[in-house]
Amino acid sequence: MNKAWWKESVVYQIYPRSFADSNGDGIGDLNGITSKLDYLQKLGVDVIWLSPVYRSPNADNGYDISDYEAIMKEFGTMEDYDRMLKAAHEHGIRVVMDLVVNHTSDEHKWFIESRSSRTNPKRDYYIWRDPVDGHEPNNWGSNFSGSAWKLDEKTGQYYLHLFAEKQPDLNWSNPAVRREVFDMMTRWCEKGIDGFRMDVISLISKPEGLPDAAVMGGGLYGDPNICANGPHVHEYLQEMRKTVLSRFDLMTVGECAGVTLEEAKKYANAAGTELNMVFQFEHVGLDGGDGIKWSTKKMPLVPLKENLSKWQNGLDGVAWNSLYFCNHDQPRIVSRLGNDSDQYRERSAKAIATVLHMMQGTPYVYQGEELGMTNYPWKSVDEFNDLESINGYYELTEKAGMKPEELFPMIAHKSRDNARTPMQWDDSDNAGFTTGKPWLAVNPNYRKINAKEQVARPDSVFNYYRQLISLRHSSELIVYGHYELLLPDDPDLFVYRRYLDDKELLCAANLSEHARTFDIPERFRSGRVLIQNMPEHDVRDGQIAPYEAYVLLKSE
Ligand code: TEU
Ligand code: CA
Repeated sequence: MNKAWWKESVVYQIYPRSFADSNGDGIGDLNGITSKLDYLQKLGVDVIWLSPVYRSPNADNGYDISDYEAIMKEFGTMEDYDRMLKAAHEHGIRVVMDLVVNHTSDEHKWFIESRSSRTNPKRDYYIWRDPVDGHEPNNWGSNFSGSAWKLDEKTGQYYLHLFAEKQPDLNWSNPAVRREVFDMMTRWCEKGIDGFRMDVISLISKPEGLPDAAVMGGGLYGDPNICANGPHVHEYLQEMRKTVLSRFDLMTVGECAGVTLEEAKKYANAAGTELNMVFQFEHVGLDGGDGIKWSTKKMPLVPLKENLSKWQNGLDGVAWNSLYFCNHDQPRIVSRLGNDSDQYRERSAKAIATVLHMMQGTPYVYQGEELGMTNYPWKSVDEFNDLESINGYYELTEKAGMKPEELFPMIAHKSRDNARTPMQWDDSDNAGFTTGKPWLAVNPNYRKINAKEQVARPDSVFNYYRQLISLRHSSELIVYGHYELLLPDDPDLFVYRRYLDDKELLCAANLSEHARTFDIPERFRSGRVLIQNMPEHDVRDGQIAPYEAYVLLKSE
């Protein structure tokens, strides 16, 4: 097994807008991140991944970049950035940047030039098409509702935007675009960053001829994920690797909407010709609605075990896996898969963390996940900031005829804003996130759920994550061991084993509200307990309590 630091690391994702505000304007910033590096070092994470901090009009909170080499004014200056980078390295923490190059902002200078005339040299930096019979060139929908095409009156052509209108797609088939991107990446690497998370990188190569797509739920538009894993995507990534990535010691993770296991074996192949790993979306799609993302369904455990196990066994030895449940686009996992009541919130948060962190792959902790932060109690669509939620609500009620009283609870449960409420640092006003008015409401449960209280309490979710991360750092079995799911059809218990040479561990969790019996296989009965979320309980008594989790080593 070829070892690597990025295989042995635990990554912490920071959504800078909601992490820590240092200047009282209600918006998180770079100096805020710098002030929290001691906290992150205490947690034990090895890498931080920053969601975009580049100049942006914030149509999509920084995922619409108007200048890749300037810092968003709300987040501070390049000097603040350099200070944060240096301080992170001094804390032994690497810094991975978010690379958003499937599209730019419509305020990027490239697009301003491109849209200025049909003959502008940068016209082909983007994807322009003539109207077809007076309307859009094909039936593709945007991920953020509406058509994926916007008519530009000035030149009478449509431009493609798989996301918001203010996020025009770059034309990756143009070698000049690839050159611009690779040169920008090189300059960031020369500043000393340690890697890239690549936003929707699986979408950059569009299907030849831009054919119509299968119509999505709601029945209005074709699925833009027709662009996933396009004809030249691996060619472009191999070129990126040769031109940039191979020249630096980096961690690279591709956010790959629509990726399959077979495609992931190419993106994250062990030969290292493309990326180190990918984020897949099958598991976080299991609780979706009928053809739409929105639902109030609980994540179904048996399909979840099946999917995660497929990826564990499918990539073992041929590629590397990422392990995540949370990020800035996903609702809080304790509300989605666990139980966020006072009775079970902490225990279920620890149980979920146990089953994720004991697998093979690089684990990602999203800000607040280590505290067991929960979804927000939304009351109205007017409270949302996220354009995916807002546009989705109005398109599905006003155009597709869904009833608001049916749709609203679904959007409230799955909205990306659930992950974007400010980090809960302590029990002072606004959870210590800001001394000003927070850009998005703070979850009212912050007095109960905050970092200050949990850092000080040995049995907190925070200190449980610290133990999990420390365990991974001490164990080749956990990092590199093989995986086998046990009890595949059990609707409550998530049990698997990891094994490497003569070492073996058992990971057992009851992800339900009812107590169960569970006979630990003989060879683990007298093994050492590596971690458990109910230390007062003797795990060997044949019982496993609601949301109880533990890890046992095989007896010596
Ligand atoms: O998200 C990608 C995204 O939202 C879709 O690809 C979705 O994940 C997929 O269809 C499966 O549901 C990235 C960023 O993480 C997100 O914050 C941005 O809004 C988006 O790209 C556009 O940059
Ligand atoms: Ca600020």
